[in-house]
Amino acid sequence: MSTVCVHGLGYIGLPTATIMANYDHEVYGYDAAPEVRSRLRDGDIHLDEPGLRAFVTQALESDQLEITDDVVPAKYHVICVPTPFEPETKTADLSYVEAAGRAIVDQLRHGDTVILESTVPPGTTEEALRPILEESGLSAGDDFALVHCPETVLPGNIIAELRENNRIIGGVNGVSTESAVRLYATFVEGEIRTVPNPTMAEFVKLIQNTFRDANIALANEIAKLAADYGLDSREGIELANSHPRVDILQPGPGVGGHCLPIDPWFLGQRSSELDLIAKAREVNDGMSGYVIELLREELGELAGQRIAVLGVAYKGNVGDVRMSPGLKLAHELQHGDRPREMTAADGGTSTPPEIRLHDPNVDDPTLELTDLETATTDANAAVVTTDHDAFEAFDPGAFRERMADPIVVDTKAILEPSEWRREGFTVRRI
Ligand code: SAJ
Repeated sequence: MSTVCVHGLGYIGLPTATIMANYDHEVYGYDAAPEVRSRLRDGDIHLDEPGLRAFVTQALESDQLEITDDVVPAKYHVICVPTPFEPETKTADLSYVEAAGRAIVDQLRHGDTVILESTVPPGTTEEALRPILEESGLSAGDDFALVHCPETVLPGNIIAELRENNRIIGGVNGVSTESAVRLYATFVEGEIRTVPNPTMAEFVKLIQNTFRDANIALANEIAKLAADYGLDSREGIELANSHPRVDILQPGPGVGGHCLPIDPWFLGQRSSELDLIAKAREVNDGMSGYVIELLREELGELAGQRIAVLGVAYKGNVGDVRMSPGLKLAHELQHGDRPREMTAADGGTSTPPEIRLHDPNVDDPTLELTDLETATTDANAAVVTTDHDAFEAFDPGAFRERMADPIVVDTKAILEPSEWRREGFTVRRI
């Protein structure tokens, strides 16, 4: 068993540190933010992920995982810091990766292994991280091992997927790769695939998320086509998927989270070849505009109308609002980011619609969330933007009593249209 220093204690770093601790490694967790460290020491697990609290608490209590105020020397340094997206330039902000590299330099010893797990544009490990680490005077591949091993866990199922998912490991040389394989083999039950260099590992991770994003864009375009033919897109997709080589994902109000809407841009960061992939991004980003069009078809001018947006988490059964399609829709309804959708006859001086946000899974004091009753009372339309299990219990009769107009746009197809129509609702689905 080895000493491991995990850098960055967020959605990936904290569960990763914990699982390694559970498999008897001596793990030190470091986060550059002092408040994250002190909260964790107080047992305050600041992330909303099923099972995470108990999982981490147990590791901290067993002393196998220790939160440290400094980076400590360790056989393995595992970097799990964020790589924020710069929307203006559509590029990755690598400052956290670089800072983690600089923090490791003074502690790096002959024979250590540095593993980057953060999602990064192809070439980052070799071109951005390596030179920083080599400021130690040690040489990557010869004196220390340097590897990219992308995380692939699905928010909402992180703990199981850390153990079960396949992993891809690419080191700067064979010795580097083998060293990382030894660490991951202690807790990964999936297959460990090794690739010739870190850039291939970075590339593979990005094309996985790009595949999913482009597949959803196809589903979204199919949904719009189906509507033009008076067909149910979900039924069409389900039937198409009965073919053994067809696997189309589901349409919706757009693609959120910190991965799918971003990784296609990271993939193209150092190439001029993004074409279909960029178009797919545009299709998915345009879905909020499509929802607004559906609302306008039912309500006419949106100015002054009350609209309940039900679901601001980026997807079902999570509480994470990063790049949330529900929030994007609310923002565009209120601020008219897409002028095409919001053209007011009076030159834009009319009152924007009143938006009420509801999401039982989200606990975010910066958002004005209301309970379901407040959100829907006197509403002219309700839009379901997240497929939380809790939303399946929505009672159309209760909605009918509260709402001013019986109009519902179900972007996730979780409501049973016949039940809502029986209550007099106009139901629009994507
Ligand atoms: N969505 C659809 N239609 C679908 C499936 C998803 O519109 O059929 C939407 C969701 O509602 C959500 C967005 O896509 O807004 C992303 O959700 P997701 O569940 O597809 O993916 P993430 O972002 O939660 O996690 C992805 C996963 N990548 C892949 O499945 C290839 C996960 O395994 C990665 O580890 C994660 O990105 C990451 O960290 O990169």
